[in-house]
Amino acid sequence: MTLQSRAKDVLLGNWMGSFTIPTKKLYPFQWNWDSGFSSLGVSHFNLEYCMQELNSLFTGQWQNGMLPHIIFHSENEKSYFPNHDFWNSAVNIGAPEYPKTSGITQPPVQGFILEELVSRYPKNEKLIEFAKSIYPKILANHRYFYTYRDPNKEGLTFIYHPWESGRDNSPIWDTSMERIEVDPEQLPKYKRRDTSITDADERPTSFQYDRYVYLLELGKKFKYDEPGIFEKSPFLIQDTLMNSVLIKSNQSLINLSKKFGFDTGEVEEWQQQAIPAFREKLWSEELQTFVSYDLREEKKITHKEIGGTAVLFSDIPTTKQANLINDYLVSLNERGFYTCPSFDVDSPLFDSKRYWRGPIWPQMNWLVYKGLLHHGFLETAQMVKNDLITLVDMHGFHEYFESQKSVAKTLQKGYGGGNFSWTAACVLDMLERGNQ
Ligand code: 9WN
Repeated sequence: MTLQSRAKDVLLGNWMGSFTIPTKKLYPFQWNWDSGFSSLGVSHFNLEYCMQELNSLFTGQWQNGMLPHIIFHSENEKSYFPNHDFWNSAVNIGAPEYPKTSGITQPPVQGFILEELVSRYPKNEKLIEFAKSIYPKILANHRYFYTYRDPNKEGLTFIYHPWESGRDNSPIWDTSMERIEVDPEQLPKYKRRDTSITDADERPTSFQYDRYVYLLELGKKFKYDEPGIFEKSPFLIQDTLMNSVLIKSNQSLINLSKKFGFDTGEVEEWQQQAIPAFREKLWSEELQTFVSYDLREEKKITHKEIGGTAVLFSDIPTTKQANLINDYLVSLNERGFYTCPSFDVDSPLFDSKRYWRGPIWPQMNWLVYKGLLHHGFLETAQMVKNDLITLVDMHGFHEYFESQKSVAKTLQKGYGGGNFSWTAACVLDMLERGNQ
């Protein structure tokens, strides 16, 4: 069986009739950015599913424009924590009654995914009509970011929960998380489900989970969109990935607007402020990469990690910055790592097995791969693609993978959930699209 057919089977196996779950058991609902990648994957063999996927996702959109990070299409499924009842999205009057959702968001990938689809099927009338109908919903999500998440009007938006970044337990959040003092008496009782489904040493720690719950409770207290979050959250970060994905998707909305004859004014305005703000505030001369910014400490989070590398995917880096990122990727490969580990391999905090602290994440590889192509680094792009394909060939369509080549070769499988949708989607896209 070819890798393409296997990828297709994984996506079909996770298809729930109108949307895709990331993987069975561990993540039994629809996740925001996972869904974007899944729609791209299924588009290669079923455009109907692709459109249904995105339509289902936006049934969870709030009146304030926010696209939540989880859409709980089923209220009976109890195998995930925190479930819909714990989030209680009803505290916000603009949250849909059905489907229930979480109260935070994730990287807004839908703009650039939509542009990919339109550029791939420019003559498919149904797809173009669909694109025109979903465009205002994506725009409303972007408007949410600039309205609610950029109170100082800098052009850079904040996250107040690590889950929003998509890189939950990355060491880049450690200092901010350690600052949070949790009184166990004040925290609601909860039971994790993840560690009974997958290995605990591949997952975040209970210290981190207590803080995830603490920040969730804080969001809930402020109905998830009140200014109190900005004033009171001990965790308040301008994240590289969140902002660069938003900027990339802004650009896609501008490109699509021009095609469809829509007005581009509002998005152009965001973009004109956001790109220079990002370039100036989030570049670390010391590390020669982009880094996130801690708004509570008012300082840069000086660690090399995948969010900074993936900025390559947007038009943010100057040629010099793009060259430096490319050199870094090449050096990692020469040193015996698959490209690109999610965290700095030279840091004592690097852990090649534990979740976002060092393993390889397929959807991040896809972003980096596209970034390398975009900036003309064809050989490095090929290397990133080959690395992902090698890992999947060796270990199956896992959620994430060991990043040290010598260790990976001794293992029988990847890490986290198996038969994972974004892994299948990204591999399928890389194989089907060639180097485009
Ligand atoms: C919390 C679904 C999601 C991804 C995230 C990844 C992981 C969830 C969890 O799984 O996070 O959102 O329970 O660990 O970190 O990026 O979207 O695949």
